[in-house]
Amino acid sequence: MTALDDLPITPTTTTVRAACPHDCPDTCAMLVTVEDGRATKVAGDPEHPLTRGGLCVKVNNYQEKTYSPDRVLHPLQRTGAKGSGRFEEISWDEALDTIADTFRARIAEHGPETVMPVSYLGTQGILNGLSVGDAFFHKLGATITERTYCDSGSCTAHVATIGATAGVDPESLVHARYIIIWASNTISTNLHLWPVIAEAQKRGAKVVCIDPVRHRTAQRADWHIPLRPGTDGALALAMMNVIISEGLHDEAYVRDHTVGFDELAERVATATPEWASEETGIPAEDIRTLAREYATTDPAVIRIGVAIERHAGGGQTVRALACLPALVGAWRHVGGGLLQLPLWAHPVNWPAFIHPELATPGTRVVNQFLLGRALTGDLPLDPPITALMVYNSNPMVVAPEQEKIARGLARDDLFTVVSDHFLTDTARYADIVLPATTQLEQHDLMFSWGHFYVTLNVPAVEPEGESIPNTELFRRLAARMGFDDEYFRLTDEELLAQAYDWSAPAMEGITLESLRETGWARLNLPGPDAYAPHAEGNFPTPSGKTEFRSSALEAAGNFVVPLFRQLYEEFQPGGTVDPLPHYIAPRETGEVYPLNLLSPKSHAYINSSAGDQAMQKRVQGEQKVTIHPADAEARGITDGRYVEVSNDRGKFVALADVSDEVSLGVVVCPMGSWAKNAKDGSTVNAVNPFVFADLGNAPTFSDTRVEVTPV
Ligand SMILES: Nc1nc2c(c(=O)[nH]1)N[C@H]1C(S)=C(S)[C@@H](COP(=O)(O)OP(=O)(O)OC[C@H]3O[C@@H](n4cnc5c(=O)[nH]c(N)nc54)[C@H](O)[C@@H]3O)O[C@H]1N2
Ligand SMILES: Nc1nc2c(c(=O)[nH]1)N[C@H]1C(S)=C(S)[C@@H](COP(=O)(O)OP(=O)(O)OC[C@H]3O[C@@H](n4cnc5c(=O)[nH]c(N)nc54)[C@H](O)[C@@H]3O)O[C@H]1N2
Ligand code: SF4
Ligand SMILES: [Mo]
Repeated sequence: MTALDDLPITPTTTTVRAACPHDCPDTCAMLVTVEDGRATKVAGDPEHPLTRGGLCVKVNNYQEKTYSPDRVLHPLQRTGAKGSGRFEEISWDEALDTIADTFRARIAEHGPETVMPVSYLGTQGILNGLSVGDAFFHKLGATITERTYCDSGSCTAHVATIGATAGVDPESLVHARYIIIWASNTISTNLHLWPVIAEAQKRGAKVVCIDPVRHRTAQRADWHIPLRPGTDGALALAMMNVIISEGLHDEAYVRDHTVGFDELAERVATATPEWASEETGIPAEDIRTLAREYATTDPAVIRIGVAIERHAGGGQTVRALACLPALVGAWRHVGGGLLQLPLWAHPVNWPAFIHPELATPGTRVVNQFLLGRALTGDLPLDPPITALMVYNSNPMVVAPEQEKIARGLARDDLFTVVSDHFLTDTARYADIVLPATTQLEQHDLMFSWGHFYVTLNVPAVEPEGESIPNTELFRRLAARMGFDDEYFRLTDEELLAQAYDWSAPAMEGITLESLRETGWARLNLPGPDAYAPHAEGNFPTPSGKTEFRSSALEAAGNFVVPLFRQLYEEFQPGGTVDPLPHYIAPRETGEVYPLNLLSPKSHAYINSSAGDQAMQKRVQGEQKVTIHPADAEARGITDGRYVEVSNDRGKFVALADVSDEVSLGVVVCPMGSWAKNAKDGSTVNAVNPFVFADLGNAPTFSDTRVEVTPV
């Protein structure tokens, strides 16, 4: 019998403690109301210091997802053309036999690298999320996929400058007096941090928002700085220029806790506000004001969003931002410093899930941004990819070069398996679709990349139909393939027990048993009123200091931090990197395609998840592109009419939203809408490039030029 059957399911007449599964910094603690075995309501846990009783618009009807009539509840086999979405039900046995037989046949013909897994963060749970399946594909010898969708370049820069530190506790932001929100639409993408910032603002903090778009967060800031996309590095270097030339840096902190100040000072000497003004479009006097206020107001904190990395020089931009707090001694104070990705505080036991030792040394690695090219042959691969397995991801929507992906997925000789809740744009091309459980039906343990709490998710109800958790999917597949390593037999209970390094100091006082009582627990760290992790330096870098001159980049060149690689090893793509922060201008310029397209997150969808749910679609509306009134007028575009957005990679149709919320020369189309619901069957990733940013193989979604024309 399945391992799942052995697991205790909580009595279902009460409130069950759960956790939002999504790839979102908030990792909300949920309370699920269960009546007669059916989940009738989800709510935020009012006792949780950040969730505070509220879930966001993406998730507050999660039970409707679980009981959606559109859900895939049985294994399906394709009966129509690829992409048509026509399937018939088959049994789990038939599905597993077909998959195992086809994998074996393709491997016999081409070798194991002909199989390629594609997965990301459909769920963020440690059991069912990022690394589930890695061990299976390593054992199979499949092509290894690099997953650098999100924060990889930022993490390389962060680690190379201040180390793998969690930085400022988000809850400590309440103590900050100067808060720079740099490339984050917090109210949409990190909702539960906003009340903390709003409270600081009420207590007198100045909130600055640096973003080409005057979105709902920028509208609540005290100062919105609408710089040109991809020029943040110039702004940050110019801030350092002002701070150093006016003697506003913290000499003692710099002396005791940094490396390379003299070289940094020399480097930024030419980065004057006048120079940066030309790059950014921000008046030089504003740059001076920003630098002075930032350097002289304590505590000062910079919250960087993920989008900061998505252009040619994204890595070096984060390098510069990571230098600023040490330069002004912001780390001395509770609430001062840098807030990037507090996930570093969580001692997750990743290698126990990834099992890199099962991989065959030398197995080829393909980055998922190249999926379209890998499938169409534009990226020559020997052996070619002839079997694809997609789970926890929807590459048709989230990966660049959508047209190539669609063309690749339509190949007759490609065998595609997709595990999901719904018939996504990707699943419509599958040969076999497998039904996955939702968070209300599975066990998981959640880390967070937005706060210091561990959260347990207990299944509230029995799985609908024949859906199974990803853990069980790979147990079944491993058994079919005859893999007998112990790992492939571990039950969910046993996997939970190894999800964290429970003996790490941060886990002191936290056990699975205690989490079953409380649902969530704060890591064993000083409280948000006392946490100043780098007041005395102690950066987890080779020197123990903030490295203005980065020894890691000097020694290794560019690198990808282990978390983003299925192999769980550090990886050097090669090439040398200047160890001092510097400015790299946007790659795409405006000769043929004059408008800079940004594709940030949708307010009502979580990546492509919820992108086909009725309530969320109502809130989000049809796919839109926001364009400045002057740019619209020059093109004869009027509000509410369809326009075509295009470049030499592809095109998509969207409704024009004419608004001065975007700067001149910038257009915005949020990602997450499904292609099947789009006017011409394409969405924003039809025009985005596969090209990497300078560090960490990050994407360059913001470094995209397009033209917009009426249709
Ligand atoms: N509602 C909602 N919330 C989400 C998600 C979602 O899909 N929907 N997804 C989750 C995930 S996976 C992630 S990674 C996070 C990401 O959340 P954020 O870090 O907030 O990232 P984005 O929404 O992509 O972009 C944020 C802002 O960056 C701006 N921006 C783009 N390019 C540049 C630039 O070059 N410079 C500057 N200064 N700003 C720029 C955009 O205009 C946008 O307003 O959100 C998470 N939360
Ligand atoms: N243009 C553009 N592209 C982007 C971004 C952008 O800002 N702009 N953002 C990038 C970023 S930051 C990210 S994080 C990625 C996100 O990329 P993905 O992590 O691929 O995100 P989703 O689109 O939500 O796809 C997840 C899929 O997994 C499914 N799923 C959820 N839970 C489970 C489960 O338990 N089991 C199984 N089998 N399936 C499940 C969902 O139904 C959904 O179809 O997108 C990237 N792509
Ligand atoms: S998506 Fe984010 S904000 Fe919304 S409920 Fe989940 S964790 Fe909370
Ligand atoms: Mo992300």
